[in-house]
Amino acid sequence: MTFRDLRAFRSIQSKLTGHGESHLNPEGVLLSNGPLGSSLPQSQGLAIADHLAKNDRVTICVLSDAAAMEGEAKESFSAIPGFAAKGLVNPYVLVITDNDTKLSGRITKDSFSMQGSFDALAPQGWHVIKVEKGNDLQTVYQALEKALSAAQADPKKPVALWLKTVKGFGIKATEESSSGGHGFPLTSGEKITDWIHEIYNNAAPQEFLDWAQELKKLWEDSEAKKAAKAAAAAPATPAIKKTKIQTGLSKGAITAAKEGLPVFSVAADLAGSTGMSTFQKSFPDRSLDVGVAESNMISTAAGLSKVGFIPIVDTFAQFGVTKGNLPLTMAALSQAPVIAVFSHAGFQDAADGASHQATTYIAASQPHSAYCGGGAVLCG
Ligand SMILES: Cc1ncc(C[n+]2csc(CCOP(=O)(O)OP(=O)(O)O)c2C)c(N)n1
Repeated sequence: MTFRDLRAFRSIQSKLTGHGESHLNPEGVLLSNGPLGSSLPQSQGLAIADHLAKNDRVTICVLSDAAAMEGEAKESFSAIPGFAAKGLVNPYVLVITDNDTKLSGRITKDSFSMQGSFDALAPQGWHVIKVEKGNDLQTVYQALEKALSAAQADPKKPVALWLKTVKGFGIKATEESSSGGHGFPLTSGEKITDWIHEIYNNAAPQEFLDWAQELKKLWEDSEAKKAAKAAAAAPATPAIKKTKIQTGLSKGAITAAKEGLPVFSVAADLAGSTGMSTFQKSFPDRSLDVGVAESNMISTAAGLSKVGFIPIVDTFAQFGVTKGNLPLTMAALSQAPVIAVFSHAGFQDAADGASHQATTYIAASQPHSAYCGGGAVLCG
């Protein structure tokens, strides 16, 4: 990896596709993730294995607050200190980044507060070190050293380093944005130079500025090409008017709700990408965002269905058919029809890397469409 490689960040051309990058640092990063929540139980296994193999090292896992919304993360909140107390786990440090931000907005506002889950770490057996200024590198460095020493001194007590952070720190626009500027692609280089000036208070290293300037130039060239192409092209009159499934889905749900049908949307932080956010904005009283918790979303919908609502759940196909598969089966067995809209099927989410490519979605969703009796799984 070089400094210049960062340019292609979050694209199919890059080694840095945005998720799952343990191959880049095989000496130190043994497991990495994309689907939120799984890194914690994976690191639980790693620390147990290190203990069994008598490896002299500390396991460090970094977990975001939205990833902590997943059930499998909460399982490990209990399991790690529980097994550690029995002397079965190597020294363990969990680093939590708590910025109250998920993908589609603020966690507390859209869903519910996660503070109770973190407050419950200490009673479950964690040695909790809380850092209020989680964007202050010096403070965090010292707190991490303290955490490592504590974990090594007493492996029976895993350490949770709870960092209160601000997403998009250093740039006013991203700090204020409710998504914190999540995944801002470097190919959209319009603002890069200004942002670097802002971060460094107009004293950025020249090498960094040159790098940003090149990115901006690439962006300007590509915008100019697009404009020239648009100006040259004859106005097209398509034979068939095409609509994205994302737009059609919300439109259909809105029409159904206006006609009096008890449609209810249960989302898991991806409504902006699946299209359901349009419905959620039009019918806030008929909408919930359960946070990053796909199993919970589908099972909640099953409950709604039994009371006569028409629940629509939505997420990316990869998460729907993996984390949501057993809940879909259980909904079907209780004859609780759920409309499941799983977008970004197959290879469509190529840029997010292999962990986001739903290559098994047909096999995984077919049985549900068949025996749901009125329910359906749509993949688009
Ligand atoms: C299982 C799963 N569901 C949904 C997503 C899509 N997704 C990517 S990032 C994100 C939330 C971002 O918030 P957080 O994890 O707290 O990160 P931070 O705010 O610190 O950037 C979501 C829902 C995912 N990667 N995995």
